[in-house]
Amino acid sequence: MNRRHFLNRMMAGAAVFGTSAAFHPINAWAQTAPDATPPASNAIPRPLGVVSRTIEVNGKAARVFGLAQTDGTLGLALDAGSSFDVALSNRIGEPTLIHWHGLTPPWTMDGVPDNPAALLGPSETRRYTFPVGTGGTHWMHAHTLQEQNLLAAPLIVRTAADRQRDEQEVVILLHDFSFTPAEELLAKLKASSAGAMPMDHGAMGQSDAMKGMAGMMASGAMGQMQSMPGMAMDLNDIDYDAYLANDRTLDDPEVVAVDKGGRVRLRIINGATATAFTINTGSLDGELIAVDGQAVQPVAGRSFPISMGQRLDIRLALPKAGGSHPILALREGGAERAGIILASAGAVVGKIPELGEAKGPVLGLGLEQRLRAIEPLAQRPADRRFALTLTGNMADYSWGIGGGDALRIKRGERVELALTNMSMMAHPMHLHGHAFQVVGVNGKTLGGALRDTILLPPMARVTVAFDADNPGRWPLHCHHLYHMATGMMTFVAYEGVG
Ligand SMILES: [Cu+2]
Repeated sequence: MNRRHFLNRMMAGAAVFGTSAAFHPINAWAQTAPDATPPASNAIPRPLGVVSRTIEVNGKAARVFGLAQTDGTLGLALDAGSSFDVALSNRIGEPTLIHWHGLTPPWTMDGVPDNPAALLGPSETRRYTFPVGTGGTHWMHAHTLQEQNLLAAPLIVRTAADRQRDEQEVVILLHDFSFTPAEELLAKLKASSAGAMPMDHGAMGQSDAMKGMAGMMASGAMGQMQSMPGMAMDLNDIDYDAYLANDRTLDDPEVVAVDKGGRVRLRIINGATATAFTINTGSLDGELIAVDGQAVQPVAGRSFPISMGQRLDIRLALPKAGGSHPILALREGGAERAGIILASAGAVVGKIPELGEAKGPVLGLGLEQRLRAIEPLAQRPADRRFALTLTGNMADYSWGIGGGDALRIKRGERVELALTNMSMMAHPMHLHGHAFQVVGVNGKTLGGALRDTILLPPMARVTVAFDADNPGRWPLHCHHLYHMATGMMTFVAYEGVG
């Protein structure tokens, strides 16, 4: 399937220009027409196909997966408060399943293989029906190694207020791309760990680092850990062949037509499997208004971190004079970049080198600690607390969640998860089926953002709280695909379920 429609194309008046016709005849991710959602119908589910398609990466054809509506539009744009009613068809000739990341379906429709629903067989179609819920920037992806091969798409939920606002939505889905299959990437990670443990993964082996940690923890000096000589953290496990924004490299980026003096709402999704980014809005002042689809008190800035699985909604006011404005995603700890370009009529769109002059920033919790939820959880004490430790064993590239074996909760409880990262890699931790509030960072209490994926930098401690209002057996895992695949996943199970 060469025809690729991202949601962007459907923006009123947002024609796209200046793209390579061979592989991008129509460039539009499911980017939001005001009337994109057909009238609710109890009888007719919206068809959504798991498909194979060809894109161009670094001048070479790449066979990848996708999630497409019948007209070719990639992804879904739905109305808040409506019914999610989708007939998901497997057209890739191998078993798969799709998780609706950010929505809160009943757990039987959550899309994690065998939890409890089985994989969708080749040519099988399965219907998913549940309330869409409130508005937000979400996404959908395979909860399997197929995610690496771009089996992901935007899942945008718009409120009535969103639709009425005089504001252009621009969806950006980020990816890391490799011509090497995910199974091989995983095998290489395991092989290189087994062979050269201390050298391949930072200046110290994990176990040495862990011993050092224990003392530091005891002395309460955790905050200094990352600056200690010899305690180098590992930023990236995999060097990818390309970093993509809406399937494209900066060599041939998406150019989105915008109005001079117009307002834009970026809906940015980090769909990369093993790469964190920092979003850079260049000369434009941004206003962060939501994380993981949940509104926050606006935070002004031009630089915003986004780890795997996370989303950022950033509002921009474009200059009246018009112009061309790159929105870039800087790879953490690397000079590689991805991005799109916002361009008003007549603007000269210059070439943006794929390699920046400096490495992308290392992600921390600075911004996280400044975020405040617009609608925080009600004040109440926790009924149940779990202390979990994130661990890694570089000798065989395996990862784990200590204390995560028996997370049993009851409906109606306020639950707190206190997460401590005792490894030298960062872990974006995702809980399915709920939004949690960030209530503590490195020992400091706060009324932080509601979200569903929280970054745990090396040696960091974060506490999140949520209300147990969606019975099921819910995955809690790292959104680094290869950490999840090698053990960093557990389940929060309601009593009487699963
Ligand atoms: Cu991880």
